[in-house]
Amino acid sequence: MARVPGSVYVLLLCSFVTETVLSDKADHKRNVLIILADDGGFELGVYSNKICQTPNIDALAKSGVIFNNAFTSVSSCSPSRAALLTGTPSHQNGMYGLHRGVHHFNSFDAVTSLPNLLKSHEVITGIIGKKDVGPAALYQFDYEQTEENNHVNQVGRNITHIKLLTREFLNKAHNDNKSFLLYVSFHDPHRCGHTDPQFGPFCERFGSGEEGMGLIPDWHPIYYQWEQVELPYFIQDTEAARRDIAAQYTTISRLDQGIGLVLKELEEAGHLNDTLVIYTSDNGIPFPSGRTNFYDPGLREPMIISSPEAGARRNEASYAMVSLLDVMPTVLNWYNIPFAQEETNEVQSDKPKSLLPILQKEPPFSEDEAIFASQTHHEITMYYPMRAIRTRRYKLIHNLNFGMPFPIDQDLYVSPTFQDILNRTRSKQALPWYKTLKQYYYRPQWELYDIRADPAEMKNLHGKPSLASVESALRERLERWQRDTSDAWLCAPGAVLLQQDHGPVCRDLDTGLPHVARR
Ligand SMILES: [Ca+2]
Repeated sequence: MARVPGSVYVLLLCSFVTETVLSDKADHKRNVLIILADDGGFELGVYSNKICQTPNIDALAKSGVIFNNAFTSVSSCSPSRAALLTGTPSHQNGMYGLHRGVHHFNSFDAVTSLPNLLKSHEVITGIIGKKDVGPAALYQFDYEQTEENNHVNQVGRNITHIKLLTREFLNKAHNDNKSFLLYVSFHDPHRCGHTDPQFGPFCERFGSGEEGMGLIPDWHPIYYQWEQVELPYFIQDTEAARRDIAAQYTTISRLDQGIGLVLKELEEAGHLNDTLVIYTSDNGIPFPSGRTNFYDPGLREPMIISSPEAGARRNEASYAMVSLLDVMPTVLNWYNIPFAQEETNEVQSDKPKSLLPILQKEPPFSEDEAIFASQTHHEITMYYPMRAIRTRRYKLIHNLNFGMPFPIDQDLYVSPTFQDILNRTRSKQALPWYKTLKQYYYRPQWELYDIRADPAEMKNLHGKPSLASVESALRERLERWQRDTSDAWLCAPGAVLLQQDHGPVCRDLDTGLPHVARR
């Protein structure tokens, strides 16, 4: 008999919840706030880092779902942003590398972007911070405060300025009486040594109030002891690297305080209860094996999504395999706008998907879920195309340009961590790192890892007879994804791709290299 009151309670609760949702929908427009970190990683309390202080991101996580298996589709700034804003991998939207300066990459003119699509659905869009994508006509926000009309540090790191711009945008959205999408794209915690070395390796002194550094009034800098930082397995245990991480933490704490200010603006504008909030980062942290790599430190991203809807999961973790490619369909789903995609012959869906259902209920556990990645350049000189598939257990990486040393970007090159690796290697000093520089530079064509047994991706299982069927299934699925997303690198490096009436075909070049696509 004790079950009856319980059931009644549940029914009453459901009835109350339904009415709440309906009245919410009647009274409010639906809005989205995307907060993007630049090269942000897992140096966050919510992801179990006990040293780096991030109370605002941790509080956001308490109000939403914490994704433990979120991945970018490309480990590079502009390509990742283009993928986020189009729902397509870099080889499909054309953003093969960095947009700015001599790199000069742009998406194809015919691609559909999130801001342009929302414009046609009467949603007002705004971007504050680092944009780093083009062409301008393809990525047009109604309100733009970016590096194109400001110094990137002012819109990407000066959290007081970011707060005031957020206020300005929210006022504009209020006056226009429209739903809004606000994309706050911090430049923190990106490195600084290559562009503004006077502010320290992570711009951690920019606006700190020290002499000559300027002052960000809302920022309370937090400084960390290098002996106390949490050292990830892929960074060498040396004082130079630890000091580099300590500087990174100071900048992450500025990002965190900036997020606190933005969320406070949202609350004071009365939008806490009608706005979907998404926090993630474009690519892995700027350390060896991180940014520009397809190892997990380069591909895995923090992701928190907080839904204001009644019944939404709060302070819960999701273990679903999700991609930054899923952000666009998620946002469109939130506004109830269809996400148009070309039909494919796939048996199972490897296409981007809305994550909104996960905010209500954890999907059934599946070993079969996969994410895909595609990288071609970072800087213009860094031609190192890679394609990858990662399931929960396995990762297969195809290094198309495997004969060449893995390229090092300017920003990483000048970093204290990389200089330390270089100097110790040159002078034959002890290097307490999990790889040698030579291993890091020279990678085989295929890398297969059992992530569950070998999370640091140390033991390449490519060609192992006992995994032959696993490897061939991963290769076939990766190839299918490449075909479905019109990958011009489908046949590389062993064959040339020809477009024929019935689709692309690969013609062998007799290089001696086996190629993936045999059709
Ligand atoms: Ca980045």
